[in-house]
Amino acid sequence: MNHRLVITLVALMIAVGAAASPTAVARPSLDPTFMTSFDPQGGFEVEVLVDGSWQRVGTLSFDRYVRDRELTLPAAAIAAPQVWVRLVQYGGGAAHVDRVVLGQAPPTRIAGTEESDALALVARRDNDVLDAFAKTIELTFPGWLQGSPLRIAARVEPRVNEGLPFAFPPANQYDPAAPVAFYHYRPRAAGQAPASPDGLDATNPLFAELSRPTTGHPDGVTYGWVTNDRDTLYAEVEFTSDNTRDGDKDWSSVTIRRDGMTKEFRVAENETRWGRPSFVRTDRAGYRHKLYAFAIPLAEVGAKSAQDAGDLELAFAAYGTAAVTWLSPTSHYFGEVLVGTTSPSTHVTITNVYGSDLTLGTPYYTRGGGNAGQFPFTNETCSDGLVLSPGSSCGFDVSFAPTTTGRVGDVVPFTVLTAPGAPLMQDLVVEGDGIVAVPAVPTLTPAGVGLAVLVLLGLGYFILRRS
Ligand SMILES: [Ca+2]
Ligand SMILES: [Ca+2]
Repeated sequence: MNHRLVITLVALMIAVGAAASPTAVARPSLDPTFMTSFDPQGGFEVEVLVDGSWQRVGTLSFDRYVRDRELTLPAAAIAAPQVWVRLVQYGGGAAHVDRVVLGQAPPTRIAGTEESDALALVARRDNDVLDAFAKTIELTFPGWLQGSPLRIAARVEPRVNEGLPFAFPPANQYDPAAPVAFYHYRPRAAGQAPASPDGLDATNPLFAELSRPTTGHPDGVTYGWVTNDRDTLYAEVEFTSDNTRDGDKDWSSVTIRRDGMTKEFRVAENETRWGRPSFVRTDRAGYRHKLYAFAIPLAEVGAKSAQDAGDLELAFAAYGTAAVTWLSPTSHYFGEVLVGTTSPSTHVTITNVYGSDLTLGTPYYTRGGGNAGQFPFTNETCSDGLVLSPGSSCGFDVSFAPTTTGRVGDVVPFTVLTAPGAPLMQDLVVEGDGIVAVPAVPTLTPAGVGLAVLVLLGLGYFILRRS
C-alpha cells in the first residue's frame, strides 16, 4: 500500500478515535491503585559539582513505585550560573526516572543515556520514564535558584520480578497460563489485512480492560483488536500499563482454540515469528508503552482459509514486568543483622486484585520451617477465613531476629480461596544474614602515637643497657 495513503488512514483513524471513541481513556493515573508500603530496592547517589570537583550530597532510596523525593543542594552549587548534578544509580533489577527538576526547572542538558528524547522524558511526571538502571546520569540545570531542592520522581524494581501476567478475558486471571474463558471471533471470508501494522480499528476493540499492576507500573486500559485476511489472523494487544522496555522479559500472547485444539502464540523482542512488539506513544496513552502486533497464519490452527476457519476462541495475556500478585512482596532479604537483635520489619500485603471476593485460607499460612522463629510476624491484620472484597487488603510485618551467624531463610506458603472456592497458593521467601559484632580496631591519637614511641625508645634503651 502507498505510504501516503497509510498515513492518511492512520490520521483518519486517530481523528475518529479522538472524536467519539468508546476507547478514549481518561488521563492515566500517576499513582497505581495497588500501592504497598515503602520497600526500598536501591536508589541514587546524588553528587553536585562545586568549585570544579564532584561532591557527594546524599542518597535517595526508592522502591518499585514511582515516588517523589527531594534533596537540598549546597548553597555554593546553586549559586553558580549553572548547576551540575550527577545521579549514580545503584541496586535493584531495573530503575527508571520519571522526572528530575531543580525547584520547578527541568534540566537543560543530560548525558549518560542513549535515549534521544531523554530531556523530555525527565521534564514531566507523566509515566514517560527514562531507563536509568546502573547508569550515571549527568544533568545541567539553570542556576541561581536559591532554596530550590532537587526533586526526583523515580522507581527501582526488585531484583526478582513477581506476579502473574494480565489475562484477557479477566476470568482467566486466576491462572493465565490455562485459559478457561475465551472471546469469540469468526474470520470473514472477505477480510482485509490492517492498513498498517498498528492500524486496527481504534474505535472497535475486541476488549478494553483496566489493568492494575502491583509491580509499580501505572494503571491503564489494555486493548485487544482482531481482524483477518484470506489466510492470516491479525491481532494487536496494546498494554498501556507497561511503560518500561525490558527486552525479552516483556511479552504478550494469543491463545487460539479451534475444534478442541489449543495453541499459544507469543511475541517478545526475541520472539518475532508471530509478530513484533513496539514501544510507542498513542492517542490512548501519551507515554511510551508496549504494543504487540500479531500475524498468525490460519493454517497454524488447521484452517485452510478464512472461509474454512469457522468460530475461533481467543484468549490473551500480557506481561511486562508489569504484572499482578495478591501477595506482595513475595520475597525479602533483610541484609546483615547482629545475632541477638531484631531487624527493622518489612510490611507484607495481601490484596484482592480480582473482581470478586477473596477468602483467606484456614489457616492462611503455615510455618513448618526450622528457621520460622527467626522471622517473626507481628501486627497481623489478616486472619484465617477473612473475606477481602475486591480492592481491599490486609497485612502483617515480618522481621529478622537471627540466633546464629550465616545465611538463614524461611519459605512460608500462603493460601487464599477464589470466589468459586479454588485455592490459590503463593510462597513468601525471607532471607537474612546473621553476623556478630566485629571488635573495634583501637586507634591512636597523635599524642598516643608519641607516647608509644617514647615507651618503645625507653624499652630499647633499657634492653641495650642490660646487654
Ligand atoms: Ca516523564
Ligand atoms: Ca516492561
